[in-house]
Amino acid sequence: EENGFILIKNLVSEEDINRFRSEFERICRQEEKCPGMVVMRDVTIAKSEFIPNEKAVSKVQDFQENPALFRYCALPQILKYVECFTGPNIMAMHTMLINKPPDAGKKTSRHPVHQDLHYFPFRPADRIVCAWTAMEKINRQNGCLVVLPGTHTGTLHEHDYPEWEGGVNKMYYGVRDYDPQHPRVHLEMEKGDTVFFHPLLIHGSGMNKTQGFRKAISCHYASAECYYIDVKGTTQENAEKEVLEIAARKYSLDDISLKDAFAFRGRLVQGERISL
Ligand SMILES: O=C(O)CCC(=O)C(=O)O
Repeated sequence: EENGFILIKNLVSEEDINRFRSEFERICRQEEKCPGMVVMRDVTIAKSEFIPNEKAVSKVQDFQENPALFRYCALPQILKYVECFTGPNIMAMHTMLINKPPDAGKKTSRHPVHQDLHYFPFRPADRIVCAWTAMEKINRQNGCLVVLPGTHTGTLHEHDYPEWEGGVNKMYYGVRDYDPQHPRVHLEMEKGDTVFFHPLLIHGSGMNKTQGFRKAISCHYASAECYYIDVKGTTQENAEKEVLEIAARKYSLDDISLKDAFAFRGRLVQGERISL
Protein backbone atom coordinates (compact mmCIF):
# COMPACT_ATOMS: atom_id res chain seq x y z
CA GLU A 1 0.00 0.00 0.00
CA GLU A 2 2.66 2.44 1.03
CA ASN A 3 5.71 1.53 -1.03
CA GLY A 4 4.33 -0.28 -4.07
CA PHE A 5 6.49 -3.36 -3.51
CA ILE A 6 6.98 -6.17 -1.03
CA LEU A 7 10.01 -8.45 -0.81
CA ILE A 8 9.55 -12.01 0.47
CA LYS A 9 12.69 -13.88 1.44
CA ASN A 10 13.40 -17.43 0.31
CA LEU A 11 10.10 -18.04 -1.51
CA VAL A 12 11.26 -20.25 -4.38
CA SER A 13 13.26 -23.41 -3.68
CA GLU A 14 16.80 -24.03 -4.81
CA GLU A 15 15.55 -27.10 -6.68
CA ASP A 16 13.08 -25.06 -8.74
CA ILE A 17 15.61 -22.34 -9.50
CA ASN A 18 18.07 -24.98 -10.68
CA ARG A 19 15.40 -26.43 -12.99
CA PHE A 20 14.73 -23.00 -14.52
CA ARG A 21 18.45 -22.48 -14.97
CA SER A 22 18.99 -25.77 -16.79
CA GLU A 23 15.98 -25.17 -19.04
CA PHE A 24 17.34 -21.71 -19.86
CA GLU A 25 20.69 -23.30 -20.77
CA ARG A 26 18.90 -25.74 -23.07
CA ILE A 27 17.15 -22.83 -24.79
CA CYS A 28 20.48 -21.05 -25.24
CA ARG A 29 21.97 -24.17 -26.82
CA GLN A 30 18.95 -24.20 -29.14
CA GLU A 31 17.89 -27.63 -27.89
CA GLU A 32 14.49 -26.25 -27.01
CA LYS A 33 12.25 -24.07 -29.14
CA CYS A 34 8.62 -23.41 -28.54
CA PRO A 35 5.87 -21.38 -30.19
CA GLY A 36 5.77 -17.71 -29.30
CA MET A 37 8.96 -17.69 -27.23
CA VAL A 38 11.20 -14.69 -27.93
CA VAL A 39 14.95 -15.06 -27.38
CA MET A 40 16.69 -11.68 -27.17
CA ARG A 41 20.29 -10.57 -27.34
CA ASP A 42 21.91 -7.54 -25.73
CA VAL A 43 22.37 -4.56 -28.05
CA THR A 44 26.16 -4.97 -27.86
CA ILE A 45 26.10 -8.64 -28.89
CA ALA A 46 23.07 -8.53 -31.17
CA LYS A 47 25.15 -8.08 -34.28
CA SER A 48 28.15 -10.17 -33.31
CA GLU A 49 28.74 -13.69 -34.48
CA PHE A 50 26.19 -16.09 -33.03
CA ILE A 51 27.42 -18.47 -30.32
CA PRO A 52 24.69 -20.77 -29.01
CA ASN A 53 25.30 -20.42 -25.26
CA GLU A 54 24.11 -18.21 -22.40
CA LYS A 55 26.52 -15.47 -23.41
CA ALA A 56 24.43 -14.73 -26.49
CA VAL A 57 21.06 -14.41 -24.77
CA SER A 58 20.03 -11.46 -22.61
CA LYS A 59 16.39 -12.39 -22.14
CA VAL A 60 13.82 -15.07 -22.92
CA GLN A 61 10.29 -13.74 -23.14
CA ASP A 62 6.82 -15.29 -23.52
CA PHE A 63 7.66 -18.79 -22.32
CA GLN A 64 4.00 -19.71 -21.70
CA GLU A 65 4.36 -22.79 -23.93
CA ASN A 66 7.46 -24.07 -22.16
CA PRO A 67 6.27 -26.25 -19.23
CA ALA A 68 9.61 -26.24 -17.38
CA LEU A 69 9.77 -22.44 -17.19
CA PHE A 70 6.03 -21.81 -16.98
CA ARG A 71 6.02 -23.92 -13.80
CA TYR A 72 7.31 -20.73 -12.11
CA CYS A 73 4.08 -18.88 -12.92
CA ALA A 74 1.91 -21.47 -11.21
CA LEU A 75 3.96 -22.00 -8.02
CA PRO A 76 1.41 -22.03 -5.17
CA GLN A 77 3.60 -19.97 -2.84
CA ILE A 78 3.80 -17.22 -5.50
CA LEU A 79 0.07 -17.33 -6.29
CA LYS A 80 -0.72 -16.99 -2.59
CA TYR A 81 0.73 -13.47 -2.69
CA VAL A 82 -0.51 -12.68 -6.20
CA GLU A 83 -4.08 -13.45 -5.17
CA CYS A 84 -3.94 -10.61 -2.61
CA PHE A 85 -3.75 -8.21 -5.57
CA THR A 86 -5.67 -9.99 -8.32
CA GLY A 87 -8.32 -11.93 -6.43
CA PRO A 88 -8.91 -15.65 -7.09
CA ASN A 89 -9.09 -15.60 -10.92
CA ILE A 90 -5.51 -15.17 -12.09
CA MET A 91 -4.01 -14.78 -15.55
CA ALA A 92 -0.26 -14.94 -16.25
CA MET A 93 0.09 -12.21 -18.90
CA HIS A 94 3.79 -11.72 -19.51
CA THR A 95 6.77 -13.90 -18.70
CA MET A 96 10.51 -13.24 -18.75
CA LEU A 97 13.82 -14.82 -17.76
CA ILE A 98 16.38 -12.04 -17.68
CA ASN A 99 20.06 -12.90 -18.11
CA LYS A 100 21.73 -9.54 -17.58
CA PRO A 101 25.15 -9.81 -19.27
CA PRO A 102 28.41 -8.39 -17.91
CA ASP A 103 28.51 -4.81 -19.14
CA ALA A 104 30.69 -4.49 -22.20
CA GLY A 105 31.77 -1.00 -21.12
CA LYS A 106 28.91 0.87 -22.77
CA LYS A 107 26.46 0.72 -19.84
CA THR A 108 23.90 -1.03 -22.04
CA SER A 109 23.27 -3.63 -19.33
CA ARG A 110 21.32 -1.01 -17.37
CA HIS A 111 17.54 -1.08 -17.53
CA PRO A 112 16.22 2.50 -17.55
CA VAL A 113 13.65 3.37 -14.89
CA HIS A 114 10.14 2.78 -16.14
CA GLN A 115 6.60 1.75 -15.23
CA ASP A 116 5.53 -1.67 -16.52
CA LEU A 117 1.99 -0.45 -17.17
CA HIS A 118 3.38 1.34 -20.23
CA TYR A 119 3.42 -2.06 -21.98
CA PHE A 120 -0.01 -3.29 -20.87
CA PRO A 121 -3.33 -2.66 -22.62
CA PHE A 122 -5.44 -3.75 -19.66
CA ARG A 123 -6.71 -2.23 -16.46
CA PRO A 124 -7.27 -1.54 -13.60
CA ALA A 125 -3.63 -1.15 -12.59
CA ASP A 126 -4.32 -2.15 -8.98
CA ARG A 127 -5.30 -5.64 -10.17
CA ILE A 128 -1.95 -6.24 -11.90
CA VAL A 129 1.20 -7.37 -10.10
CA CYS A 130 4.69 -8.48 -11.06
CA ALA A 131 6.58 -11.30 -9.33
CA TRP A 132 10.36 -11.17 -9.84
CA THR A 133 12.59 -13.87 -8.33
CA ALA A 134 16.36 -13.71 -7.96
CA MET A 135 17.95 -16.86 -9.44
CA GLU A 136 21.20 -16.13 -7.61
CA LYS A 137 22.59 -13.55 -5.20
CA ILE A 138 21.79 -10.17 -6.76
CA ASN A 139 23.38 -6.99 -5.46
CA ARG A 140 24.50 -3.58 -6.67
CA GLN A 141 27.58 -5.13 -8.27
CA ASN A 142 25.66 -7.33 -10.70
CA GLY A 143 22.77 -4.93 -11.29
CA CYS A 144 19.97 -5.37 -8.77
CA LEU A 145 16.53 -3.82 -9.15
CA VAL A 146 16.18 -0.23 -8.00
CA VAL A 147 12.76 1.09 -7.03
CA LEU A 148 11.31 4.52 -6.24
CA PRO A 149 9.02 3.73 -3.28
CA GLY A 150 5.56 5.26 -3.35
CA THR A 151 5.57 6.14 -7.05
CA HIS A 152 2.81 3.55 -7.66
CA THR A 153 0.30 6.08 -6.32
CA GLY A 154 1.00 8.41 -9.27
CA THR A 155 -0.14 8.22 -12.88
CA LEU A 156 1.31 6.56 -15.96
CA HIS A 157 4.08 8.78 -17.35
CA GLU A 158 5.21 9.24 -20.92
CA HIS A 159 7.98 6.78 -21.92
CA ASP A 160 10.63 6.95 -24.60
CA TYR A 161 14.04 5.47 -25.42
CA PRO A 162 16.67 7.18 -23.25
CA GLU A 163 19.40 8.96 -25.18
CA TRP A 164 22.27 6.75 -24.04
CA GLU A 165 25.54 7.01 -25.89
CA GLY A 166 26.20 3.25 -25.96
CA GLY A 167 22.72 2.42 -27.29
CA VAL A 168 19.62 0.96 -25.64
CA ASN A 169 18.12 -2.51 -25.82
CA LYS A 170 14.91 -3.04 -27.78
CA MET A 171 11.76 -2.24 -25.83
CA TYR A 172 13.75 -0.81 -22.91
CA TYR A 173 11.75 2.40 -22.66
CA GLY A 174 12.48 4.86 -19.86
CA VAL A 175 10.10 7.15 -18.02
CA ARG A 176 10.53 10.70 -19.29
CA ASP A 177 9.69 13.00 -16.43
CA TYR A 178 10.31 11.83 -12.91
CA ASP A 179 11.90 13.43 -9.93
CA PRO A 180 15.59 12.34 -9.95
CA GLN A 181 15.73 13.39 -6.27
CA HIS A 182 13.04 10.85 -5.30
CA PRO A 183 14.47 8.37 -2.74
CA ARG A 184 15.66 5.09 -4.27
CA VAL A 185 15.87 1.64 -2.75
CA HIS A 186 18.28 -0.96 -4.13
CA LEU A 187 16.77 -4.41 -3.72
CA GLU A 188 19.64 -6.71 -2.85
CA MET A 189 18.32 -10.26 -2.89
CA GLU A 190 19.41 -13.85 -2.28
CA LYS A 191 18.63 -16.79 -4.57
CA GLY A 192 14.89 -17.56 -4.27
CA ASP A 193 13.90 -14.18 -2.78
CA THR A 194 10.92 -12.69 -4.60
CA VAL A 195 9.66 -9.15 -4.93
CA PHE A 196 6.06 -8.35 -5.88
CA PHE A 197 5.41 -4.89 -7.27
CA HIS A 198 2.75 -2.60 -8.67
CA PRO A 199 2.75 -1.82 -12.43
CA LEU A 200 2.99 1.94 -11.79
CA LEU A 201 6.03 1.62 -9.50
CA ILE A 202 8.98 3.37 -11.14
CA HIS A 203 11.86 0.88 -11.22
CA GLY A 204 14.86 -0.20 -13.26
CA SER A 205 18.13 -2.02 -12.76
CA GLY A 206 21.79 -1.07 -12.67
CA MET A 207 24.82 -1.99 -14.69
CA ASN A 208 26.29 -5.49 -14.29
CA LYS A 209 29.88 -4.78 -13.24
CA THR A 210 30.74 -8.47 -12.71
CA GLN A 211 31.79 -11.14 -15.18
CA GLY A 212 28.75 -13.31 -14.41
CA PHE A 213 25.33 -13.30 -16.10
CA ARG A 214 22.79 -12.06 -13.53
CA LYS A 215 19.61 -14.14 -13.72
CA ALA A 216 16.05 -13.47 -12.60
CA ILE A 217 12.72 -15.01 -13.57
CA SER A 218 9.54 -13.01 -13.62
CA CYS A 219 5.82 -13.06 -14.43
CA HIS A 220 3.20 -10.33 -14.64
CA TYR A 221 -0.18 -11.39 -13.40
CA ALA A 222 -3.56 -9.76 -13.79
CA SER A 223 -7.01 -10.47 -12.49
CA ALA A 224 -8.98 -12.40 -15.13
CA GLU A 225 -11.64 -9.74 -14.53
CA CYS A 226 -9.44 -6.96 -15.90
CA TYR A 227 -10.58 -5.42 -19.18
CA TYR A 228 -8.68 -4.42 -22.30
CA ILE A 229 -8.29 -0.80 -23.35
CA ASP A 230 -7.43 0.65 -26.73
CA VAL A 231 -4.05 2.40 -26.38
CA LYS A 232 -4.40 4.37 -29.63
CA GLY A 233 -4.05 8.07 -28.95
CA THR A 234 -2.43 7.45 -25.53
CA THR A 235 1.19 7.64 -24.36
CA GLN A 236 1.37 3.83 -24.81
CA GLU A 237 1.06 4.09 -28.58
CA ASN A 238 4.86 3.89 -29.14
CA ALA A 239 5.05 0.52 -27.33
CA GLU A 240 2.08 -0.84 -29.31
CA LYS A 241 3.61 0.27 -32.60
CA GLU A 242 6.85 -1.55 -31.87
CA VAL A 243 5.17 -4.76 -30.69
CA LEU A 244 3.04 -4.81 -33.85
CA GLU A 245 6.06 -4.22 -36.08
CA ILE A 246 7.74 -7.24 -34.48
CA ALA A 247 4.55 -9.35 -34.92
CA ALA A 248 4.37 -8.36 -38.58
CA ARG A 249 8.04 -9.14 -39.19
CA LYS A 250 8.22 -12.41 -37.27
CA TYR A 251 4.80 -13.91 -37.79
CA SER A 252 3.43 -12.01 -40.82
CA LEU A 253 0.54 -10.81 -38.65
CA ASP A 254 -0.48 -7.39 -39.80
CA ASP A 255 -3.96 -6.72 -38.62
CA ILE A 256 -3.62 -7.17 -34.88
CA SER A 257 -3.63 -4.90 -31.83
CA LEU A 258 -1.67 -4.94 -28.57
CA LYS A 259 -4.78 -6.44 -27.01
CA ASP A 260 -4.64 -9.40 -29.43
CA ALA A 261 -0.98 -9.99 -28.58
CA PHE A 262 -1.84 -10.25 -24.86
CA ALA A 263 -5.04 -12.25 -25.35
CA PHE A 264 -2.92 -14.73 -27.31
CA ARG A 265 -0.13 -15.13 -24.76
CA GLY A 266 -2.13 -14.81 -21.53
CA ARG A 267 -2.69 -18.09 -19.66
CA LEU A 268 -5.03 -18.89 -16.80
CA VAL A 269 -3.13 -20.09 -13.72
CA GLN A 270 -5.94 -20.11 -11.16
CA GLY A 271 -9.75 -19.88 -11.16
CA GLU A 272 -11.74 -18.93 -14.22
CA ARG A 273 -10.81 -17.07 -17.43
CA ILE A 274 -13.24 -14.16 -17.57
CA SER A 275 -12.50 -11.11 -19.74
CA LEU A 276 -8.77 -11.12 -20.47
O1 LIG B 1 15.61 -7.62 -14.40
C1 LIG B 1 15.87 -6.46 -14.67
O2 LIG B 1 17.02 -6.08 -14.80
C2 LIG B 1 14.80 -5.42 -14.84
C3 LIG B 1 13.57 -6.01 -15.38
C4 LIG B 1 12.47 -5.02 -15.59
O3 LIG B 1 12.34 -4.07 -14.89
C5 LIG B 1 11.55 -5.23 -16.67
O4 LIG B 1 11.83 -6.05 -17.57
O5 LIG B 1 10.50 -4.56 -16.68
